[in-house]
Amino acid sequence: MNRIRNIVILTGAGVSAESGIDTFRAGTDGGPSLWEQHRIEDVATPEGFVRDPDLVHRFYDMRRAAIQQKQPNAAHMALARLDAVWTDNLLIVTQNVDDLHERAGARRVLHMHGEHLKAWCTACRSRSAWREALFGRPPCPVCQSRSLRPDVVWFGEMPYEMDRIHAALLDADLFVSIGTSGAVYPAAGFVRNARDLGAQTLELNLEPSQGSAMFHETRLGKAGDLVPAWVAEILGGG
Ligand code: BJW
Repeated sequence: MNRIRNIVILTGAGVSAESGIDTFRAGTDGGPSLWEQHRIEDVATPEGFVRDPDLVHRFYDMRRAAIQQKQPNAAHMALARLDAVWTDNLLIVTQNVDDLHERAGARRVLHMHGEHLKAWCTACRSRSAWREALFGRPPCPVCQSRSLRPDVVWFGEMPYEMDRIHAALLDADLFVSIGTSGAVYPAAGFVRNARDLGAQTLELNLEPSQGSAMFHETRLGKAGDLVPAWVAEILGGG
């Protein structure tokens, strides 16, 4: 294999599962996934928000409060270590809206599906740091309008920073997908993009994802075990 310089890492809900944050579809230790408890159309579409904003605010207020009680796990810590020492290009593209990569110390993180700890004002289009509930319609800190919504990307909306992601994929020597089911596009298509552009592709997941066949290599297990081992391997050159 040619020397690896540029790395793109895609993370999904599975990377935060061992921190106690529910995944969307499957694969947690026991409890029901988020989409087994809530209908996607009700809580993760712009149409659902227009229909019943109280329901959507309650869903996100609960999850925003919960993530603030959670801690990064060994997978987040290992990726932060890699980010700290990797001198060539590295981008952690996360589909997760929690802040556990950052709290582990990672800096080169891109939240393609938004962030729980930000609110987006649909009146003035500003984005503000946000930790509290939105249910009571607090005023926007910038324009005072009571038009804040969670700063997350719902189905039918365009994920953030797609140009930057595609630029990183164009240069990638290695694409690594961690803890994602490969059920949601465009993220599910990144492995094909990266592979077509010449990158090596590696999947680390509890079970084969929907796009598993596209990867050069798949390793099955918990992110908290697999990711530290892979980081040690790549930093050791092995
Ligand atoms: C572990 C583990 C452990 C567990 N260790 N592993 C038909 C075909 C193709 C595309 C479409 C289509 N119809 C519609 C679309 C597009 C649509 C889409 O993909 N739909 C699919 C359902 C088919 N996509 C969109 O709409 C996107 N936008 C878009 O395409 O824009 C283009 C456009 C827009 C407008 C006009 C024209 C074009 C937007 C998608 C937004 C997704 N948003 C969500 C919610 C975010 C906010 C929130 O958190 O509530 O993002 S949905 C949800 O799914 C969330 C996640 O980021 C995303 C992915 O989930 P993820 O991370 O993969 O989690 P899981 O639970 O699915 O998987 C966890 C995995 O971890 C499992 O594999 C476990 O095994 C594993 N695991 N424990 C390791 N310990």
